[in-house]
Amino acid sequence: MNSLDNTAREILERNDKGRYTIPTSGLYPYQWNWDSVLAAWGFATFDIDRAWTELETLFNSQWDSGMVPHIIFHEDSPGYFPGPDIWDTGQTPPTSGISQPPVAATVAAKVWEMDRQAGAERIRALFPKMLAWHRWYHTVRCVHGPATITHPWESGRDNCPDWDIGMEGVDGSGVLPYERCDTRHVDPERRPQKEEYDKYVAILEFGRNCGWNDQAIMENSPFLMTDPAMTFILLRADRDLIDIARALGEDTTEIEGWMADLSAAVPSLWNEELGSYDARDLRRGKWANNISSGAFLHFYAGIRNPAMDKRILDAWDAVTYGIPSTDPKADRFEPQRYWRGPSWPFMNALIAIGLKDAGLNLLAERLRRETEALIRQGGFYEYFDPTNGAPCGGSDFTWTAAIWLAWAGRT
Ligand code: 9WN
Repeated sequence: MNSLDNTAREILERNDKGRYTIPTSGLYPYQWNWDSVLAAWGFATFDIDRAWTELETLFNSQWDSGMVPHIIFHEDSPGYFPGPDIWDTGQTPPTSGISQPPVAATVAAKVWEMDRQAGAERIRALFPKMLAWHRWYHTVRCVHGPATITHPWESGRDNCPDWDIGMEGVDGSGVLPYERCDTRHVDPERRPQKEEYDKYVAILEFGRNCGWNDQAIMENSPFLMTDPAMTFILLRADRDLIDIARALGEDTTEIEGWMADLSAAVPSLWNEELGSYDARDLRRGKWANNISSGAFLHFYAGIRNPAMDKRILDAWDAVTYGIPSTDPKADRFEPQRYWRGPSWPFMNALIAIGLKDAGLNLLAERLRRETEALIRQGGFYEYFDPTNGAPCGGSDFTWTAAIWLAWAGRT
């Protein structure tokens, strides 16, 4: 084992709180949904039992509706805003009131494949919970066809220009006074801006005032956008859930129906003028007009689209390290500001899975090598400047370490 493998393990172990992992200490002191799932993939490379525990802890906080929240506040830690009191969801342990992209079935399938025997009982117990989460996504968030998000945080790609158009319709001027904690840990130039935070809080307050009622939020929340990445991730996860169901001897009819409906909605994500999959503001019927890394997850969903082959190379060839989160040729590109330009190792990993499945092995390997170089040169940071490799955001980051062990560091 090389020394970076050791460091990656140490990071996972340091961020391990026993039954769940925090993304990084200080900046993110709680359990986050998709970070945790990716942590499980990393754990599985050296401790299968711990990998299953991570997934089980996440699903222990599933709501009765089937929704799996994006943050679980296991222990009080006043250093994060917005904390449990702000969300006020009435859950025990407290949770946020929105979800995050469902990568769980895909990772659970991988972890199971790594040790069929060790996972046999664990996957059987997890299956109905994953099924209920997918059912929630399809019946609540996909009522307009593609998957929608009701808050930029739900996409996991918080300040991506994909959401600018939807955020225009949100009034952040009347939010209760609050104090951010993130900018105490990270250079504010590399985080979302104050105006965006005001609007994030305004959307949160709307959900809380609705008592987190799904129907009220879908019908009236000031922010509702279709998300290509969420759609592609859900489609991929449905397919993996079907494989799990078949192996367990479970009925797959319901999941197949969801997949067929969601696949039929994919063409509606196509912005002809932009020549790319694109996000859309459903409140005002307007395209985001942005090419983001989320759009390149179509490979991951098993979709081929020749026009997108060119799009991905245009964006990728314009930088040096991995897939930029926003098109480098766009005016809104900012190479170090969070989801407005940086390269994210775990997104590179998901896109590479798709490239490999599509038989584009050389591209998948190029993406792995560039991600490997980012981590070798800069360390286990949250995200990186794709033009010069500068490390940004939180250090000793769980999903960067996990992705190293499961993918980027494996030649
Ligand atoms: C809000 C934990 C999370 C990730 C998200 C990322 C960021 C939170 C924040 O950190 O979001 O959920 O406070 O900025 O955008 O993808 O899950 O790593």
